[in-house]
Amino acid sequence: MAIVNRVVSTSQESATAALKALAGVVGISDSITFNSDDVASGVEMKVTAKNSFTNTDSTSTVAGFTACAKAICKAVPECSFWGPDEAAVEKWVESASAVIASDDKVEEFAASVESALGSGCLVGDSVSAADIVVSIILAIAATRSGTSLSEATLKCMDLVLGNSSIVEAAGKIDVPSAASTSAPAESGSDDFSMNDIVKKLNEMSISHKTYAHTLSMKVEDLLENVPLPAGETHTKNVFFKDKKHGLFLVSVKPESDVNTKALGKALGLTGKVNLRLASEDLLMEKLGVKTGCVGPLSIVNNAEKDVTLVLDEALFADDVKLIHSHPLTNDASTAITPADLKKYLANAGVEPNIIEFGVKGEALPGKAPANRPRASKEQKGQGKGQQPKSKNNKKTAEKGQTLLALQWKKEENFAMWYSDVIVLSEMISYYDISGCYILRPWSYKMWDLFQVWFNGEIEQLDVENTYFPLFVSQDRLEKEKDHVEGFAPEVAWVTKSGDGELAKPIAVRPTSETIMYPAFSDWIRSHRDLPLKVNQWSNVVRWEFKDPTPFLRSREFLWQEGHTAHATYEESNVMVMQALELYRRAYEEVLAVPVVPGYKTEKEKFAGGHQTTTVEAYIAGSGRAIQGATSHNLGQNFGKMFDINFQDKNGETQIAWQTSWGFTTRSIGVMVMVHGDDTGLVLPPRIAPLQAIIVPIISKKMTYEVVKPYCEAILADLKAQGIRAKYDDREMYNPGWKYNHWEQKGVPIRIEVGPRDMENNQARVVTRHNGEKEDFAVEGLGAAMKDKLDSIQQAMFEKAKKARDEHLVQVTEWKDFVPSLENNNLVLTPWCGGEHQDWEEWVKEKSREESLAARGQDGEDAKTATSVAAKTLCIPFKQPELPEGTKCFASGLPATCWVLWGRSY
Ligand code: 87F
Repeated sequence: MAIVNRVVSTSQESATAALKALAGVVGISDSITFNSDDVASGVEMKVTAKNSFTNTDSTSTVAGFTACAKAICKAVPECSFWGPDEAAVEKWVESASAVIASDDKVEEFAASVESALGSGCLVGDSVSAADIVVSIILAIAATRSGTSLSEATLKCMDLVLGNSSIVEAAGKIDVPSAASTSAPAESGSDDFSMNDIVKKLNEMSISHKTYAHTLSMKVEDLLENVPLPAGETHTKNVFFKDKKHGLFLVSVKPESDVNTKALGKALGLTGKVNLRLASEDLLMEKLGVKTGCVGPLSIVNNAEKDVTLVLDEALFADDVKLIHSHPLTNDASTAITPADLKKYLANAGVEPNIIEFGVKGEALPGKAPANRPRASKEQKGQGKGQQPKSKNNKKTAEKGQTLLALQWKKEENFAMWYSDVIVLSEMISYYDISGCYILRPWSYKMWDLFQVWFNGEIEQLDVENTYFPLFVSQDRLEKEKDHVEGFAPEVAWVTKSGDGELAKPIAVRPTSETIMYPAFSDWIRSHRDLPLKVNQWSNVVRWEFKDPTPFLRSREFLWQEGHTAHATYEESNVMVMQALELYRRAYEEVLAVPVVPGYKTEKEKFAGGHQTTTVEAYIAGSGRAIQGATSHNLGQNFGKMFDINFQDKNGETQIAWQTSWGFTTRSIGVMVMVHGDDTGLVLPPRIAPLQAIIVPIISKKMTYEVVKPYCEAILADLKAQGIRAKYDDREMYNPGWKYNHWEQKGVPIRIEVGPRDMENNQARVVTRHNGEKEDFAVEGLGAAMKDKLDSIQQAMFEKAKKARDEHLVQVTEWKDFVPSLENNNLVLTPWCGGEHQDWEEWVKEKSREESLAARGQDGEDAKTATSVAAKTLCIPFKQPELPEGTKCFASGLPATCWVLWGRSY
């Protein structure tokens, strides 16, 4: 394979040669001819100087490289869908250039890379902006075409691009994760020539890209398995039957809300409208597809033409460049332009109904839910030119944008914002098994820090760390029936080793009660062996079927689980409360997240135990509550089952009283959701892997060499104070890039050092959580920063507490309950409780019914992790006064306590 790393010349010819070689790398040299005019403008920068951007007109550079990029993209068959979309190519080259142009230190950057490379450049004899653009093009083209590049080329690109974060920036520009970075299809093939849809598209000469991917049953799976770049969208598809009005295939953007009531209205259906999900058999009969495989392209299978295709107007908004939908099979997708989708339908004689749908999502406080579809302007006959404003679509790169920023605002789309934050801050990488995520060092360090804190605390309670096996036999797991009941579907089993079946399947631990307690039975003989207090740091697996979310709900997660045995109930209860108090402090003092501690109701407690206590957090961004951690009094249930007996002081045999308590990596997700903002992560100092970052502002006068002693002295002072600090002296990045990078990663304090600071023996301190800027004397800076970190920690907690308290309301009558939930509140109500457990289920169902009715929806997915129904969160320890004669808000029976309700995760 050609390596385009040494074209030592400064002429236009050399750049042409380089681009040709580049074409060779991606295997298209035969099919491409470079228009010399295109190249000429591309090399107008003349790759002579190190700093082409400062010496030449960057507009022509962009134009030239856009031209080259287009030529390449057009010629790479796999890039064919760039073909019809030259504007997009132009945009990403522009953006790529903007990334570089925004770097006012191209010169130093180039010099440093050059010396590192020994002139191993891609274009010309010195590293220039051209190299960077070409590297980006190469990265994208090679990824898209699936070409593996040689080590040398990769090394060269890596050096040219500085580091992987610029490659990622390139990825943001348009690396087609759908086709290349997602997992390879588990069962699919890459040859789609026999696929009926592909055949049809080819017959119609409609350019498309069809690619295999991990089998994805639902649109949620697709969003996770096949993330798409800005400007591209998957579709969500629903096949409806209405007895009176017939069959409807509805295809919308994933975030759009399919509200049947409003849909019927918008379609002008009269009389009784009852749109119901059509059966699997009907789906096969009418559209020739199985569940999970339907998409707008399958409408061509409807020979009788008795299915109405309803399309989301948002699919045709200006910012949608490509629509991805299944070609009759859900381990593949076909991407075509919106215009080509219309052409395909027209060729097939299908006239779609194009309707404006609202965006799925919950109403923000004070705002009505935006989820009612309306007939489109096009349908109302108002003409085509007026495209609807697409509120919640991903932004595409605009000129001057670095595309290193978050693409979603927290208020706009909370789930997408969260995903943006955890990826851009380098906390999470996605993995090819649904519900499993990679914890990158930035987030793992937080878990490390938590472990250090927690170990220190439990040591004071005489709890010892231990480690038990990962696997558990079926007999053991099922020994305590109440314990596994209800959890059984979540247990993952190992059934094979190599090719052979295991004699008996073994489970992967979902929790360790049944793994540990037989050993407890051995270890505990006499009252002298008590209390026994152990803690385990480990991973556990629970095969969830609800929408997975990194940290909050993953199939494998990390936790600590504490298990203790005591001689008396009273002692065990003290332990339960001590563990819960640690959890409260972990949230409030370490993560700066306020929580409500309390008892779980009988319905919500751990069935294997006697009583469950919990700390409940609130996430203002979604208006939902989340269980933070639980501490259980297990009573003697497990003791009886596992013979955990001891001789008491009188020589009598007694059953031990036990506790178990757990805190998981979910807490990290809660912290991100509570504190993050539109720039990215905002970290409370106590959990921040880095608490202060020193960024020098380099200039001709103030070189790295000059600033080094000054910054290193500050660093030493910070470290001497025990502050986790770093001096960012990477020469390939300019200060602006570094500010953005560390802000996204949530570092609480940035210390800027510029020429004026050096002159005045000071430093500028910028606080992440509120953006405040202050000048501090260098003398005593370490001590001042230590105080500052404490006050940041406190201020972040206060802010989160205020946001939570504003959404904690008391309601005494049913009529106010659902409206309060709709306003994203946690709701405290008087409660009959005790033996009147059925009322809890009643509230859940009734609140679901009323909430759905208020939204004009018929039902919700039974497996949704974010139901609109209310749940009891806890009976708070701290109870408001309950006047004599107060009635339960639901049953009207005498109230015995206040209970906290909310929609929860
Ligand atoms: C899933 C599958 C099987 C939760 C499960 O909360 C069993 C279980 O027992 C299960 N999910 N639980 C309850 C866990 C109880 C308890 N264990 C120790 C904790 C804290 C740590």
